[in-house]
Amino acid sequence: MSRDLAQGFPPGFLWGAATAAYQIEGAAAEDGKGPSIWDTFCRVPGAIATGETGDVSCDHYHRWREDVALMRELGLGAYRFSVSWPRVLPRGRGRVNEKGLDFYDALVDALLAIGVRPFVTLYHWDLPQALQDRGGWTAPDIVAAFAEYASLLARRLGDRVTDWMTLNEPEVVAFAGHHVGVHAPGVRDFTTALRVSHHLHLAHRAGAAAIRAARPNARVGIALNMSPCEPASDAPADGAAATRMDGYLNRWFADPVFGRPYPADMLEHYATWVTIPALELAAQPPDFLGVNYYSRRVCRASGDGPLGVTRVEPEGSTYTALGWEVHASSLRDLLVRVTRDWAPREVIVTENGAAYDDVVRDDRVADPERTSFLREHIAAAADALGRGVPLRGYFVWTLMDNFEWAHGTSKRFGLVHVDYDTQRRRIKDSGRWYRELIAAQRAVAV
Ligand code: IFM
Repeated sequence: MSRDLAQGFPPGFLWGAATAAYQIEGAAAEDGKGPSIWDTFCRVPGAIATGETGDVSCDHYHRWREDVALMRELGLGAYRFSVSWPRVLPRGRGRVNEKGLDFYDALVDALLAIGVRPFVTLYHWDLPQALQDRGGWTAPDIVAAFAEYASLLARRLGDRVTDWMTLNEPEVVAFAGHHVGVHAPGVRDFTTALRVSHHLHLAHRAGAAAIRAARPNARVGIALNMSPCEPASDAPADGAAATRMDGYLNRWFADPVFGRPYPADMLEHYATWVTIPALELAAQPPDFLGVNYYSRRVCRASGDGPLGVTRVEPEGSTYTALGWEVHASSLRDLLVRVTRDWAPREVIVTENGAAYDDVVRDDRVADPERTSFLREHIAAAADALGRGVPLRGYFVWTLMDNFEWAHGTSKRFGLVHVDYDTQRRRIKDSGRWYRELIAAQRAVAV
């Protein structure tokens, strides 16, 4: 079974797993780390469903050697992790925390020693609180601060790290953090969110330039959360709603990343709230586009929210523990569309995975739903490769169960189960399946 699937992938295809600093590291105030906006947000009553913080989470800051050993056991070829900005620059700019840099230094060395290629994300949502106090992503000088941070990391790790992502999911940063307010910093204002999205674009460009200036051989990408947006019916209004959702989620972020202007239809739509300044068109395209895919969006026109779109959950589908529809063929469609519309040099699925209510029984975690989710989505990725998509890698979200933002640790996405009382790790059945697939692909692709 794994062998058939494995045959769909060429030699050198990268199999990985992804994590993010705030979700796994813990050690929130250790060794000179400064506070982040998530340290603050978790303390707002009601912000986190379980009332938890990421103070300890998976305690990866202390247990990283064990976690690297797990990667080896799984046979991963690549590992995507993020750097905690306030761990290396406690106040966001200025004084460097050498102990923080030492942590990532040692991690990179350990990965390379076992043949795992590091993919580093610079910003996976844990902004230094000191920068938030000066306006965070709403303040124009965040762009220079991000470029300084990017340069610091590229100079320190770039002799061993080649693959960089500036930002993870800027749409979530802008809108979950500044419009819906369910993520840090918990702002609820659409105009602010639009301004933030502009600063994120500027920061991506400045950060990419800083990495390239420090390390001319670096490969620089970004991880965008993308989904096919489909109308719920043949009604023209639903078609227009799907186009707006696509503009908001996909085109608003991908167009400028590939050096194009903001999409004209969305500039016009957003003009009710704010006029977004034009971006210069000369930006260098990314060396790879990271695509984070979880589900499609089926759209119905409504009076809801600034977009006038309601998301419909189709009947008869299956859903994950987060209520997200499982729809694997949409991953293929998305990859094909991304290739057609933006012509990236390379595409990498930088996140794909599912939350289920896993339990430990007889020292084992049987998670057949996650295994089928992965099998179906990896088959969709193979299908996309067959249709000419320059797909180079696939990263499961996530290596191990962790702090799932506003859901705390209640939602488990990992290939590895974490018992938060004991910090014991157990490879789930899905992790064993992934290991077999990786081994089978390496055996056939010679
Ligand atoms: O856990 C998150 C991750 O941090 C970003 N992408 C989506 C995942 C699942 O919600």
